[in-house]
Amino acid sequence: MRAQIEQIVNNTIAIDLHTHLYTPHFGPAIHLWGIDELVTYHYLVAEQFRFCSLTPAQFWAMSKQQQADHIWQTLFVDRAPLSEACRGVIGVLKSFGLDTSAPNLKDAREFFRAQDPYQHITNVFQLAGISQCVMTNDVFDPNEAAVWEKGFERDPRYHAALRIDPMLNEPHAGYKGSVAESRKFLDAWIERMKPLYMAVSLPPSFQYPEETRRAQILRDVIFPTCKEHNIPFAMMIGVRKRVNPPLGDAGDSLGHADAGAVERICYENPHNRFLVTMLSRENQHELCIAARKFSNLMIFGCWWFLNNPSIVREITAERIELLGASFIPQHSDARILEQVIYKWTHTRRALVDCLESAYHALVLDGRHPTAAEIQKDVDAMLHGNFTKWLIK
Ligand code: FIX
Ligand code: ZN
Repeated sequence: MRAQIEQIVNNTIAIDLHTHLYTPHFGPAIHLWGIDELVTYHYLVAEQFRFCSLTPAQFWAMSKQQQADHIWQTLFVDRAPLSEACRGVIGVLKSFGLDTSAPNLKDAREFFRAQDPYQHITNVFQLAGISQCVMTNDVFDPNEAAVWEKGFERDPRYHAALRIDPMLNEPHAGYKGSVAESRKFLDAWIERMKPLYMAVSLPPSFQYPEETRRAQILRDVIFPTCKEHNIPFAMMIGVRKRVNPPLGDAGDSLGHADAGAVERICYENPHNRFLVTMLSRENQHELCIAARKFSNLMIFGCWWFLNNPSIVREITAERIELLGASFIPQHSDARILEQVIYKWTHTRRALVDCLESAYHALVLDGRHPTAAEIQKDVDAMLHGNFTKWLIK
């Protein structure tokens, strides 16, 4: 049965519903690919500080290439690349037939430099087994907003997601519009971007309802706008931004949040559809139970600090036991194009293990799943549950 599950999982194309990938139109500052970006991924930036005496200021003073050389030496030459993020880089090199024990990045740089950016995207998506991805589009970033306002030919493989963190989390620095102005602002961006969903990340302290501007904007602007445009609202809950500011993107942490806020939002908005992921391992069981209570709640992914095989297996097994195949097991959160290769390879490995265990238990209890039934479950988890959530 394992071989059958493996064949189905490895040959079912996935949709990657949350990434930080961009098409080349958005420019080299945010369309990131190649070995220097892979090796300076913020997960690895955080990890290399544990093995070297550099201060953050000294690290950031180096060029991107110097940073990559330093990280390669520290995490990949001086010792075995043992962590999930390190193994990911190894997996990407292997998928292109590059030397995974290279003493430096010279050959890898030559390989990536020789790639045509557009053909490379096609190659990478094929290696990852994904057909489409959803970007994280920050319309409060003037550089990104300018690309949208200028217009560009959309790549059907890259969908938009309207990310609105400044509207909800940084009223002092971010958006200050009235309810009417906020609705107009969002309507205009939805018209321009045609996003598959609207999204926000929220701190562990997130509460709902509460007497705050955030709760008022959610109630009076976000939920009605999503309902009117018939798009889901994605809440990514539990991030504590910049606990160590000098580390930049590597300086974020997490905290346990109140899954009750998700339940109250789903209960108060029965005609809205919600995509929710939570960052704390301790929130996962509560989130599964919330999904059992509300059919307008689709839980997704093993987000960020949870995207480690030991935790992915624990969470996925729990979700299968509580939700069957009615959840979305993973998204890549890839920031650098080639990361989708290892993130989806690692996801499929864990999913095969969890499904083998679940179907084996089903056999012990008296029913042998057919190949068609396994395929139906895997289709749902890797793309069907997401596409179903978009069309109501
Ligand atoms: O808020 C988010 O979308 C997070 O996923 C990112 O901010 C985070 O840095 C990340 O890329 C985690 O994988
Ligand atoms: Zn993300």
